[in-house]
Amino acid sequence: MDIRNNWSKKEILGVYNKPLLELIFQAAEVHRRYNDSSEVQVSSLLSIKTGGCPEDCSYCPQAARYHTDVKVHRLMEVDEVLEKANNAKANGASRMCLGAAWREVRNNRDFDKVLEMVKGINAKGMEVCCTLGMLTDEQAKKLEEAGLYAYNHNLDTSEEHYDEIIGTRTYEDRLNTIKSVRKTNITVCSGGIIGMGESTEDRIGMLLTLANMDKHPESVPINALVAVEGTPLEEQPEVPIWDMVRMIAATRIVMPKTVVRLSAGRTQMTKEGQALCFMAGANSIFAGEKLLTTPNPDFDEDMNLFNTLGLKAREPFKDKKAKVEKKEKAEA
Ligand code: SAM
Ligand code: DTB
Ligand code: SF4
Repeated sequence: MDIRNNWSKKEILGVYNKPLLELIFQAAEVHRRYNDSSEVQVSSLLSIKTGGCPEDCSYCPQAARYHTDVKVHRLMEVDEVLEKANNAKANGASRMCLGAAWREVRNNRDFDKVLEMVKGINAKGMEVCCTLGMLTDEQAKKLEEAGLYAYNHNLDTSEEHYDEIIGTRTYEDRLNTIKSVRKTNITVCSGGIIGMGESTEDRIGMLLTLANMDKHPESVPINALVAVEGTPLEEQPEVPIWDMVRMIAATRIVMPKTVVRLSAGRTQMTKEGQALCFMAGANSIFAGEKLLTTPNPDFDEDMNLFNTLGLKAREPFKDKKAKVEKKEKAEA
């Protein structure tokens, strides 16, 4: 099977609705054909600027307009962030992901500081990812020059369901930021959230948009909503693990080589549930006791789970290294 970008909604729906064990089996097969299924990429997430965000994303505890327990914190200092990166590296993380509660990047001193953070972390031999909101072509270029490896900008849900969730910027705005990142060599990380009251069709609609991009995102995070008190989605019921497994399996099947990240919501899942997600093709996690503002399993707990399942953390820059080795071989 080739990597395709001409999926139809009906086809993806057919995949998602297969008998569950058939679906897991097919996803596991695709995963093994395209990836090293013993490896899981481990990212550490750090909120470098927390809360006070002007947007109205109804899932988000960092939106200023909702009354949550999140305390506003201005941009962290470069040294502090580099220190956190040292810890993450010592714990075995290959990627450091920096998140800011911004609507968009502005060309100011804060952005200059973020560029310094990217340079500093890159120099430590770690992949750096940023999620800073909307970007222009020029800002993406600057991040590329600083050595950014990946930019995270989620579609969050389908185009049809989007207006129910976010009113302060459009689906097209999201796609435009992804386009700006694609004009550089920075890899694209884009996925979404399930459990926000969307229909199965909406889940498929989001996958359809991602899977039919000219180039699939190099990584696709699948988040289970963390329903935070004070947000409009606080009453949403927990996502059934079976839905998470189906979503991950379908993502793996339609985007065979993409890194599929089992992202937010793991504290609500059992170890066995997470194991099924890995079986269904998830090959990345956020590790460390905190996501941006909500809890996540402890690092040691995840390493124990990896040991039990026979998984190992992937080394940084593996794709780049493989490309260079292939080129060297071809030239020899
Ligand atoms: N402000 C930037 C933006 O929105 O692009 C970057 C940070 S934002 C917190 C990054 C992503 O985190 C969101 O797009 C959303 O997918 C995810 N996220 C935020 N709150 C969440 C929650 N309560 N549960 C699950 N995912 C969440
Ligand atoms: C993504 O898809 N999930 C991460 C990361 N990208 C930035 C964020 C999850 C946030 C969960 C809620 C919180 O901790 O604030
Ligand atoms: Fe702001 Fe990002 Fe949260 Fe939306 S998801 S409110 S843009 S921090």
